[in-house]
Amino acid sequence: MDRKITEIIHHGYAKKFSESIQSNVLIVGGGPSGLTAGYLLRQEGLKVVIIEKRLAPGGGIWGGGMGMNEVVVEEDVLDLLDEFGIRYTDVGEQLYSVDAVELASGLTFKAVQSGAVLLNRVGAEDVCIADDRVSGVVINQTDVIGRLPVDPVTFTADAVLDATGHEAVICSALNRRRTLSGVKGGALVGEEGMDARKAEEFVVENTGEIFPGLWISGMGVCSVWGGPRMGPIFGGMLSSGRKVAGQIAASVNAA
Ligand code: 48F
Repeated sequence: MDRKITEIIHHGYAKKFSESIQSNVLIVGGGPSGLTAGYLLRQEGLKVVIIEKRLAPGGGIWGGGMGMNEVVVEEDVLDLLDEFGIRYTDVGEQLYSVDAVELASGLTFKAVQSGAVLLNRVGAEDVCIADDRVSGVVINQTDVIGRLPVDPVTFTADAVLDATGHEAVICSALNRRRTLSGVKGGALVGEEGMDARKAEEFVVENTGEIFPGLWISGMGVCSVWGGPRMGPIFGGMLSSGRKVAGQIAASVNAA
């Protein structure tokens, strides 16, 4: 039995890893925008891989606000919540209250069940560039990055989505070598002060392709373009994931 368990795990993981080496869409970061995009891109029939540096996907959802595990969403994402089977409560002013654990686990469950391959404990540490186009990312086991002298490997894809949240890891890595259009002075602009309403709109409006082959969604949009920061309101993250899924699907299908 013990031998069999090891064989099953090794075989199952090897299959997922092998499928991840080349895909249509490689999503870096399993937070709300990345998971939403992953699920919707699977509905378009694309081969989707999500890498998440932590053990649990869900990003900033779990802790709600200040560790109080409840979050807020707006009316325009209720159709998505219905599709994901996630419950919500009308709290007035076109705002809805959602259990943070149900949102994080529900998004994760549907993304994986839709057929996206999700590898946790895998972190992206750099970007691959071929013919002046982002062609993939450099990855390693999270607990190795910066700690042990272990070389990374690469995952390549037709499209790469930076869904790493505040850090905008892939855009930052690219910006060290190429100036992203609109980004001045070789550094990402960084977030402005808190303004949830403006930030939600800003994220969705500026979601998109930022360099050939590289798209940005979610909170990273504010880091890259200098949008306001925001608190535990997540409608914009889901809307950003939905918008970028449409953009990527159109681009990959046209190629
Ligand atoms: O931070 P995160 O939830 O990003 P998001 O989808 O949503 C932002 C909100 O949570 C919140 C907010 C608005 O409500 O202010 O911040 O834009 O999820 C990002 C995910 O990416 C993972 C990280 O662990 C998290 O789960 N991640 C970050 N860097 C890497 C990474 C990396 N280098 N490689 C792989 N995953």
